[in-house]
Amino acid sequence: MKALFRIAIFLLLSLSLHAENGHKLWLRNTTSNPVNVVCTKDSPILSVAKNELKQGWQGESNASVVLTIKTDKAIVGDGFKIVNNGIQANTEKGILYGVYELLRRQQTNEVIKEEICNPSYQLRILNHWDNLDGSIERGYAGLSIFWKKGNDAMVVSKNDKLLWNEYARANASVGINGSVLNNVNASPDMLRKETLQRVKAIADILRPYGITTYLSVKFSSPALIGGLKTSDPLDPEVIKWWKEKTAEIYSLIPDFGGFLIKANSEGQPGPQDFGRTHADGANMLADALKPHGGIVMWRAFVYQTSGEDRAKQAYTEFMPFDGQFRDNVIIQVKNGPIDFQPREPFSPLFGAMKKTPVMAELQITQEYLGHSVHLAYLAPMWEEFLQSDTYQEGKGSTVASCTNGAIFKHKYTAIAGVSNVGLDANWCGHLFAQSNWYSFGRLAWNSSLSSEQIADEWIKLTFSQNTTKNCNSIDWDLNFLKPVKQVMLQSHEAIVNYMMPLGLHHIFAAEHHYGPGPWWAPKGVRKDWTPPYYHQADSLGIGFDRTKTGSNAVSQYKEPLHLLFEDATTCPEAFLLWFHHLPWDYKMKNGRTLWNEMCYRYDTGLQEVRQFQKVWDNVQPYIDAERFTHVQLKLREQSRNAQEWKDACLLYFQQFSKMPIPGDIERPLNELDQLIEKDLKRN
Ligand code: GCV
Repeated sequence: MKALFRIAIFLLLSLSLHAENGHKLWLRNTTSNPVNVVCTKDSPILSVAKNELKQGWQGESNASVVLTIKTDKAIVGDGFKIVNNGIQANTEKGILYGVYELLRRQQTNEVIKEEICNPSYQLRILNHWDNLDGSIERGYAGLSIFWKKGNDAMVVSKNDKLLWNEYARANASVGINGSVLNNVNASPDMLRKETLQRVKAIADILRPYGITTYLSVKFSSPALIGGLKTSDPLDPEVIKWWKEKTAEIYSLIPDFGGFLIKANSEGQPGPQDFGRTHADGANMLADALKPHGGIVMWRAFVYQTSGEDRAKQAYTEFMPFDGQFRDNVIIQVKNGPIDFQPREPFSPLFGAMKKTPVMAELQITQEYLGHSVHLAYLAPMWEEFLQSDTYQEGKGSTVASCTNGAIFKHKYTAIAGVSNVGLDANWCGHLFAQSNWYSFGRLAWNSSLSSEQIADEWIKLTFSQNTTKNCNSIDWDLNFLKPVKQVMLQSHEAIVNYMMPLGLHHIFAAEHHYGPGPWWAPKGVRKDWTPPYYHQADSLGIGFDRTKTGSNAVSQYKEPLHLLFEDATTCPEAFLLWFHHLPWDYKMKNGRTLWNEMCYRYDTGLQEVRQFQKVWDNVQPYIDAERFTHVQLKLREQSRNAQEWKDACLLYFQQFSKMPIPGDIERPLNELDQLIEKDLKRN
């Protein structure tokens, strides 16, 4: 019996050793050649760099790689230079990023030549919406890697350290250099002594990977945990409390990065509760952080029940304060004016705030893009956003150049991504969601990279062809890399098609932001949280009129965009129903009616996912069974969901259009009342 038991344990162990659960992310080189690393200095960051070279060197055996820290004006910040025998940089972090770049190029067979690589943004930060009880707001990959509930919530285990180390390494490998460890809907307990001890433990692990630690803070903390009567930012006791709390944090974490704040937004407290302004609140915190070198990232995600179009409100509220913030305040703005919808035009604040640094907040976690069930490669959406021309300082004033220091010279440049990382073995819930973590880092480092190049890199690193037996590289490129890359590049547009084509937005059922719910408008719920507010469908047509006959949100865009968006005939079709309410029989550029075009778009989205399923089944011989099945099952679920999206939206809107679904597309399979019923049950 004992012997049998031992054999069973052995078999289980060897199976788990070979399990390919995706935990290794894009960092999976298994063999390396011997290398001689020459570096006269030593430090924790340099040790990581040296070890990475030793573990991952794919170049000539016994080559000498020289790591040199030497000032060179052409190298900016933590940039680096690839030289013929190694890496040169101004800083230790520069060496680390150079090493990762060198290894990446070796693994992906890219050219290695003398070249300077400077980061687009100085601060490349992940925002974790992790709560102290271990749950994650809008997280779809398990519980938090940082926080947990229970009596041992603050105990730092060996496993914690191991995981934080792996997390830090993954970030550093793509150039991410900051982490905000907790939810912007912050608990005041975040600033208690015992919590800060755990923050210190995390910061100590992240530091050797060049990652700075930041925290989200609750504006009313002085009253909630400090015993003060108020949290008024102009009150001397409140100012003192924040100064002392900040000093306490720096005594534990000398290189602490600063605070992220959600204030006067969705019920969170803020300076307006005391008759003060965003500038009063942000500047008070900035003054507390300034002596220590810290920053404030003050979010512009604000919308009140004022009745003003939600899409206009952040601009209306923040523009009057342009130039009134301290130089260590950065205004953090979501990419679009509403809220991470499958597609939005860029927020008009980009480029418009000229005297204040503005950073973009992207959402890596797929709150509105099928959670971790749908395959959604997000780099094309971010590329579209970063390359959007704001025209604020003439043609070519892209969002990227308005935020990365190319046009406006401020002390800081930064970009943030809301993380999709959790305790799931594969970190992100969906194997392909890892590509979004990877892409965020790559674009934050180099905002002009193409989504195609990033997809190419990620596939090569994640599904290394070496693991595929009996397969040469031409075969692998043609039959695996090419079709999988095509799926990735098409995936975001497919989702837009089957969820919200032509500029439709926020037509999700309820609060989960997952399935369709154009009907969803329960009594008592804020109107601007319900889909009918956004789609405005009626017998006359569909879409939100944001022209001068409507909310006039178009006026917040600089010419020529203002006029371009104002006129339905020049407005890009991708944003047509974002800016216009149009009749069902409105003639599209291709001659179809608006209703017919909507039908074709919904159907195209669905057919695209069906095609992704076929592509994936065909690549089975090139991938291990575990990752293959994982994605296959997810795609199956995505297809069922896409069918529901198409059926729900077409059958619901048809009640208003009263027009037939074109005869050449597949008929709906679901009944509208059953879909509504299912949705009600889920809630
Ligand atoms: C963290 C949306 C999300 C909320 C999120 C909020 C924000 O409303 O649904 O979960 O809260 O944005 O970005 O603050």
